[in-house]
Amino acid sequence: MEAATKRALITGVTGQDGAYLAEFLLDRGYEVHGIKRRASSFNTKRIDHLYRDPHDAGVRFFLHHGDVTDSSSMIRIMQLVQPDEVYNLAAQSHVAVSFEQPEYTADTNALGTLRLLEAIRILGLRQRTRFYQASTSEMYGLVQETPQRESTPFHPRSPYAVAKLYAYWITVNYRVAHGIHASNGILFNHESPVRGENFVTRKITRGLARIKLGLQSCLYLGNLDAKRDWGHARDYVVAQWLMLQQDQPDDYVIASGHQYSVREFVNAVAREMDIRLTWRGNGLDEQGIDDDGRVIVAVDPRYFRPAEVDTLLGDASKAKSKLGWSPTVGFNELVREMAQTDLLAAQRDELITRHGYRADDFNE
Ligand code: NDP
Ligand code: GDR
Repeated sequence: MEAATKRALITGVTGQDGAYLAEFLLDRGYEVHGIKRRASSFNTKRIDHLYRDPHDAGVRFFLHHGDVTDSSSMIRIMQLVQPDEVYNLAAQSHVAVSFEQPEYTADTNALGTLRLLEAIRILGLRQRTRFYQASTSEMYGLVQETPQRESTPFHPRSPYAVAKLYAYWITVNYRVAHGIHASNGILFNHESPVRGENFVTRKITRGLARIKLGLQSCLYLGNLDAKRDWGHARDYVVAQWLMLQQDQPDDYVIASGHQYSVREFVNAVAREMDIRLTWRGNGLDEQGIDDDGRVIVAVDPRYFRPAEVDTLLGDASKAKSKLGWSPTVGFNELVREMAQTDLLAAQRDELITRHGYRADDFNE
């Protein structure tokens, strides 16, 4: 089948990866269908630039209301769309929140995956529909080997990771038991200017930008010693697509192969924003001080997790050799893009506030 006629279905299309993936697939000539949840306020900010009036000729991007906790909506949409490729990106994706909502997290992240695979099976789509599962480095948890590769044993440390481990194995099981072309991407952390504002990288770029513009006085963080392997979401969605273009389904680690601590991320952003920062104290008392002696970064134990994943570092050699994938955006470039975008947003908010308006009134 020609790429131009391919039809993709993306769950989680309103999220960070969903937005980058939808754009990538549309650029490749796909017809793209996304599933969005009903919400009391607009939740399509990341994909509004892709949306066209359905009355226009040649529209290739469609949205459907649905929820992966609701089997009937999954079956209905799958039947309507008859996709060639399904990308299951929908998840309660915040690790800390999963300790507060473990049951909902399991329903969405674990059973949601099962519901989609069952829809493919029940509707007789298994010869036609290829399936991508958004698996995660969080499954390694308490790491057994460094760097982590496809063969590294899993040891999940949160309800989020336990649910994702179920999703990983049910994807493998439907591949083996039912012959579905189903693949897991074991993706390490990937970020971007549209990363959710409560993940640590975006919280830092947004927080320091607002501090620089006088809109906020201090950025409160949790464990500064946690180490992560951070890449750019734009690169990582390409790997998701490549997995579904292979003759055989398989599982792949996707990572940058470089590791930095949260503290190093703060330092890199401060450098990029021309903020001079010195650290004093340690543990609960650690503080980042600016040139005027003000505390602009401080530890708040509220952000500590009941069980932490201290260190993650991936080895993506298999993806490199079999998919021909490697990342194009390095750590400094990622930091720069995120920092510059949040500085612009903070400048805009400062201007609005200075003229006596509320920034929220101007947010689309
Ligand atoms: P986001 O949190 O930005 O997006 C999650 C998406 O899932 C949103 O569109 C959200 O909708 C949707 N969603 C949540 N719950 C449901 C539900 N019950 N039914 C339907 N849709 C739902 O995550 P990312 O884009 O960063 O990540 C994409 C996927 O990849 C997730 O599964 C995540 O766990 C996984 N992952 C992410 C990594 C990363 O570093 N970003 C690394 C490894 C894996 P809404 O907008 O309405 O909230
Ligand atoms: P993570 O990302 O848990 O790795 O999951 P997050 O950015 O939330 O945390 C990374 C590390 O930073 C530490 N941290 C803080 N985290 C947040 N959110 N807020 C803070 O204030 C803070 N201070 C320190 C955390 O403890 C942690 O060690 C992300 C998600 O995208 C998952 O969906 C995905 O599966 C994994 O990445 C790979």
